[in-house]
Amino acid sequence: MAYKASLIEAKWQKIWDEEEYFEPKDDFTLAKKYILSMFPYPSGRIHMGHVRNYTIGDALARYYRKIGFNVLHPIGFDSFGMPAENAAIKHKIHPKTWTYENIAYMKKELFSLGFSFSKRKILATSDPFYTKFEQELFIKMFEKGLIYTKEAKVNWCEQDQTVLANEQVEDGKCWRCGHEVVQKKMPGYYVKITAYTEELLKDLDKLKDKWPNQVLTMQENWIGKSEGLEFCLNLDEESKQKACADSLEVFTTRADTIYGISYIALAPEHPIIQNLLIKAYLNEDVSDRIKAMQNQSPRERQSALKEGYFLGIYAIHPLSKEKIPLWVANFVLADYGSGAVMAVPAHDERDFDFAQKYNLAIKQVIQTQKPLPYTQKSGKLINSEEFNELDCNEARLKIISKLEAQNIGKKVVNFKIRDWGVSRQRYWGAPIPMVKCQNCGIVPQKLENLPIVLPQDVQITGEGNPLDKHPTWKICICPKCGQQAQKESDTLDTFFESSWYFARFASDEKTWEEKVLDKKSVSYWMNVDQYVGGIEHAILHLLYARFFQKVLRDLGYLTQDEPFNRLLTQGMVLKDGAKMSKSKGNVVDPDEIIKKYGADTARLFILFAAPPAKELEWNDDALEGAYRFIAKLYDRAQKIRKDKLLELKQENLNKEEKYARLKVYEALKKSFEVYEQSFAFNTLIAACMEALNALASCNNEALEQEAFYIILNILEPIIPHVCFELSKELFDCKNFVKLNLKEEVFIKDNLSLVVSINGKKRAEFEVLSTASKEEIMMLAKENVSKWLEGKTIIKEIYVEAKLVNLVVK
Ligand code: ANZ
Ligand code: ZN
Repeated sequence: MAYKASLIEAKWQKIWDEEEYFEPKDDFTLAKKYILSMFPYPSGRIHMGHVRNYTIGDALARYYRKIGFNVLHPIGFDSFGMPAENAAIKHKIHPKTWTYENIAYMKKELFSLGFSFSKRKILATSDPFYTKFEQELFIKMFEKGLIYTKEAKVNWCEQDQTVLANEQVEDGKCWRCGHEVVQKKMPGYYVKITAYTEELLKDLDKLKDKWPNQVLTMQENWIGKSEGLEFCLNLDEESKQKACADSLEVFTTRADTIYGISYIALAPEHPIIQNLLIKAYLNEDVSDRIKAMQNQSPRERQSALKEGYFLGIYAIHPLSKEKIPLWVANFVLADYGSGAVMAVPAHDERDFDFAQKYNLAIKQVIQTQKPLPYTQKSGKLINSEEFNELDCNEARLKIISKLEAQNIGKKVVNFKIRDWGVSRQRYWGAPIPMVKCQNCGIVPQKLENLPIVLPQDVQITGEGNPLDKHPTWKICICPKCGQQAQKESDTLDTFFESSWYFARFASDEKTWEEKVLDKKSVSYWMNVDQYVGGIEHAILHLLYARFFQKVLRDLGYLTQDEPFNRLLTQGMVLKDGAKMSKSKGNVVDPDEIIKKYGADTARLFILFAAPPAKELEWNDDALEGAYRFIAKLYDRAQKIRKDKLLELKQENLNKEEKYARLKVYEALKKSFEVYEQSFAFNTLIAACMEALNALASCNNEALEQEAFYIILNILEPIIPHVCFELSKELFDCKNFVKLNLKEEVFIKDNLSLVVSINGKKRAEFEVLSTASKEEIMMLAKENVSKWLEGKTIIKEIYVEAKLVNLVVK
């Protein structure tokens, strides 16, 4: 019979399903592994990125199951979010219908790939009980002061009357209608991630060598701890009046360059500028430009061309007492440091560009042979009065001390990270479980009223928030005073859901309708031992998840500080050098591949084509190659004797057979290292191919049996269907177990060596092939000792594995 993927795959998927092969066991005395691939958004169909993500995770889950661990390998759907609403507008279908139809379809696709997910643990974050306990968590966090409300700037489209995410602002315009986007102050709920800043930073150390360095660095930069000096500059007398202020503060990490200040740059939102605008001290053009800058999103401001205007006022240098002009500049952020920068063009790239553009002074204060701007933190100070000649690190400390002594400045630590705004003015999300009451202000919903569910009957038009516009949904009773009040109509950012789903999986699913998390199974299953997902989640998702873990810990739900012991970020799947995407028209549909070649081929190709962390270039020939490999494996297996297992003895094997057996065991040895450490599946597959090739030149039934037994075992996590099929057929084995190495296989044969003296053969002896050259020379001399009596050896020649020649006199 020839290899027929579709039959074999359907057969085994049915057996696995019926016999509940992949359900984790409730016996918490067993050693466990929790293997998790990031859950998908139910966009409609799975794509090759998913296939790669889940094939890697599945291979690890299957491996650990095989070597005896109790394995949790769950899957779910991150099912709230914008695309469901866009689909609703485009296809006139309810977001819920669209979402759950997609989930049903994608589930089928995922199981058709043979992934060994637990079927009891499947969840969708839009499920009512997920919402219920997410809302409970929200309230607990609110009560702990970890969630609060404030007014803050958001991207706002006047046309659509809606808030836009940064990703939805294109070139300062709304992605949907093209209308100008403005920055509008809106009230919203914020999660106080900054309460955990120091711990989030410090605990990155625990993840060293377990998470990719790149991810650790990105998180570190995002948290952005920076130690520096904050100091005060007085305005000159005339400017004080105009600005309605006596002084201003700046934050600098380079106090050593203080004598190099050539101007002060203020953020467009700085209070001094507000005062100047109110009193109309600035001309109309400048005022308009400043307002335009205020409306640029933070991202635009960082990338936009540097733009600024002189404000007509001056500050006094605290040490040199020079007059310094004040400018407004778009690159200065209002909410970092004090929203004002001491600009040192000679030693800072940005300040330098700005000074060149606007013809401002450039004062060098660190000696260098290099061209300006010289931004390194090394060298001696010049043009810095009493601090001249000091090394800049020493000077920095001395200048800070001097300003501290004069009470002009102090050391401060600043962080880049900001609290996380979670309010979204959208329908398809978890309602924020709060009530707005005229008497009581904002009040959490009562826990027994949860979940606060979405109304079914909504008009989704893309304009405004459907919940806000709903005729009755908002009306409620205040949980505190009992009078009529209003539900909060904003829903949660979907990152809120994905920040704790891994803990929910770890919780006993039989309690999913009863509580947030059940401690017993969570403490058994957590942490995730191996997390697998895309690098695009390096910051937000992984940071929020780390934060939630710490909050869950402090709320008493679990005990571990970090959620993910190890992280693997898989590379992208490319075709013709570009990321697969609908717009580029270079997508390969996994369903087509499965239909044509089968799931095992898709899995083998994905793991063989590149190491998991590297980019993977799609290649039709390699896909064909993967198919041929499996078909050939299947064919060869058909010729193996099935009626009885033959005995295999190492000492009865000839040279070729020993070599082939060695290759098989080398592959087995490699499999431990690959599945547990390096994830270099491609090299493991190559080792199996090499073993099969070596085997092809042997003719030994017992050896063939053993080799297939082992190779099917090694490859099962990668191509499970065909391995299950053949193992059952050949060895009547329906379960894979951990196999052990056999030492004798690794012992290479003895060498037979000839010893000659002055070119004449005198003796022959046997030695282990692993013997060193020194040992061999010693043995050689012993074997010819009688010919050496009274002679001196003047030369020793060793021809590897063949001959020792001694030249004597
Ligand atoms: C003078 C100076 C001289 C600076 C020099 C740098 C180099 P990090 O390390 O990221 O914390 N800065 C301060 N507040 C700012 C704001 N609100 N918006 C934009 N930039 C701001 O960066 C700190 C440096 O960023 C500070 O040190 C300040 O410029 C600038 F040769 O002060 B520095
Ligand atoms: Zn009330």
